[in-house]
Amino acid sequence: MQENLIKIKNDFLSKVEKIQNAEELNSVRVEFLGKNGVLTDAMKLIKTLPNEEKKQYGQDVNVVKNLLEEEVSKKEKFLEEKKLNEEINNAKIVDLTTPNSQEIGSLHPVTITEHKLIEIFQSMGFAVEDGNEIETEFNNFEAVNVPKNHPARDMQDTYYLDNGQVLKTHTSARQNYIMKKYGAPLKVVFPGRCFRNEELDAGHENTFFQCEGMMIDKNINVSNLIYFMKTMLSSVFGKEVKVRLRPGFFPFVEPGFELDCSCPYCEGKGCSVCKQGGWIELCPCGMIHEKVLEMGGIDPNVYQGFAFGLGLSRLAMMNYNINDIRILNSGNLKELSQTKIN
Ligand code: FA5
Repeated sequence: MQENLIKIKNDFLSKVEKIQNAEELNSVRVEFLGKNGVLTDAMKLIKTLPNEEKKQYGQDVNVVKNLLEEEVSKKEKFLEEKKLNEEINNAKIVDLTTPNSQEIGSLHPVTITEHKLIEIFQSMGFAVEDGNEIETEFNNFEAVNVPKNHPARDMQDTYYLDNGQVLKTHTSARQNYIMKKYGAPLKVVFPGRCFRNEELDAGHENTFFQCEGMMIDKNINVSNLIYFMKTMLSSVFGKEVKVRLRPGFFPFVEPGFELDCSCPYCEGKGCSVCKQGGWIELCPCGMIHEKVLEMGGIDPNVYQGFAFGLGLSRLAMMNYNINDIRILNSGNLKELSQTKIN
């Protein structure tokens, strides 16, 4: 083979070896095999050769041409595969079955507040119980010393069912069951949903949550009650809170108290939540009436106890700066999917 053809072949092969992409390959192809390419020029030399060399030269040029074309198509294939592999390796594989993180639900503010309360009470040695939403009239009223026709029934405008049962108006409806189940001594909290036929406003719903608690033991008095209430509320708010005790009437406690908390929404200045009063009625409580203990099978001469009925929905409102209780049952996800603020 003529030296010029050998040089063309070697130059071509060394250039092709360094090629990284299709553009570079195309320009080398044009440089060697194009109309004015190196090999095309080499073909034109055939005219200048003596006749006896023309045939061999022509065959050699063709061999080189075929080799170059073959190398170009091999390289082309190689580069295509390389590109495809790079695309596969760099591709982000999206699992279309994974839920969009924006759409993952969150716990309801009342649920989060309830979990927090339960944690606090459990740390103070309380057991946790659930309650029914439909209760017997006896459990809701008589068992907590509110006999038929007692004026105290008017304090809780009640939904009666056709079968004579009621939608529980307060978590106290579970007190009798708890006393019979645990006996004395006991320390139990039992949160639950309550229903009253209320005039609705920013602070009142017809469906709301309370968290009831009872502690019964020997030598229990009001100082135990105050200690537990203060400890619990300070843990709930993560700081010492302003509370006040007022006398309160509930037929199932004697003495009875209203434990109020300064309104954190308006910082005591007055707003629609606290009805401009600066205080929120949060936790009625008192020493369990001896008739209630007796009805629960506990001897009031041996045991005493306190009970409280915390307004759980109102506590959740405070924790989340929700200024209207109706938002809690509204399905307004913008409000209800907030993360913890307090
Ligand atoms: C009672 O229900 C008593 N059973 C509480 C109790 C238990 C007292 C044990 C003594 C011993 P009251 O009706 O005040 O009490 O309700 C308790 C709390 O539930 C209120 O302070 C308030 O925070 C909340 N609450 C009452 N009614 C509503 C309502 N309509 N909407 C939202 N929260 C309410």
